[in-house]
Amino acid sequence: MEQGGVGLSFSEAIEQAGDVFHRFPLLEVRGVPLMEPIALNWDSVAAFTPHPSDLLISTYPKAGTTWTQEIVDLLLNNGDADVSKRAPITVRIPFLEIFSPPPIPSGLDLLKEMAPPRVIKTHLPFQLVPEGFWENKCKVIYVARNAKDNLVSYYHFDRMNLTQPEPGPWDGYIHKFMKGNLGWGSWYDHVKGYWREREKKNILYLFYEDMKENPRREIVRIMEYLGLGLSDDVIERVVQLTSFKVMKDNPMANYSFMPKPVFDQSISNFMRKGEVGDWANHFTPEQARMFDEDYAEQMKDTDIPFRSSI
Ligand code: PPS
Repeated sequence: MEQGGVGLSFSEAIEQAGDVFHRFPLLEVRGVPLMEPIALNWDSVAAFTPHPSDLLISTYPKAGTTWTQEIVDLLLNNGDADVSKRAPITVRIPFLEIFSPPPIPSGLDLLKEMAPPRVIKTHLPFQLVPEGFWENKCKVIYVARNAKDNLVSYYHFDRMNLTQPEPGPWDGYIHKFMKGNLGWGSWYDHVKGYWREREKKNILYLFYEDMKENPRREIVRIMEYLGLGLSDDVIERVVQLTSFKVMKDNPMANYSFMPKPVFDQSISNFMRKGEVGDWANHFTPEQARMFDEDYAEQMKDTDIPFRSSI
């Protein structure tokens, strides 16, 4: 396994952490529920100062983060598959706010070891992003996914991610999502927060559904935002290497490097389905009606063009 950048390899660190993993409760930071280890270390996350050349990839959990990380890493490395397989995605693109039991390096530990320009992942809602990103005018890519598919994906993730609170039964989970009682808080506030600021802050706001509909088109948008001019061949390679099928089989992208006490992929795969519209296999007509009614209320003050089918 590749080095984690702080002495131990990532897998060694996880092994040494032993059986300290459990389903952490959520604690609020400025009204946003976060996993306990993040909330307890909040001051150091808030104090993080990026370099102006750093790039932030931000999402509500399960909106297409890993897909976008892989696309960006490949674009920055000229579509070279070997370079993008140099280390697990969590090491190549550290997760800003994540804290795990020692000796597993935190996102901040990994970032300290890397020279800018760095690519950084976050799930923080707009108002919790460390001020330095805006002061230094860092580029930010935001990816949003339609609420119902996002919810379904998060539900299955919470079943297999043994460090997040128990999802409980499906019907109750829908209500937790609607109330924002999940890690990183309200999906509604999250997508609206970045949407409101996207022009002022030069945020590239992408949609998972657009990426599914026409991956090449969206990859070119990302490439242009990054100021790169890659050949058609390289772009085509990035399209191929970031398809669901290829990423599902890529051990550096499919989270198979995460041991079972953290992600139990026998319960549900990290790369689960990767589709638009899977919500229809989960919601009863009554649940969909109730959800849509609440959605209309929560989203009435915005015009974000979400699509729950393509
Ligand atoms: S996380 O844990 O928040 O970082 O998860 P995230 O990467 O945001 O979301 C995981 C979902 O994205 C799907 N995925 C993809 N879909 C299409 N194409 C590609 N290449 C791809 N890579 C990841 C993944 O399957 C999860 O969605 P679901 O619906 O659960 O399958």
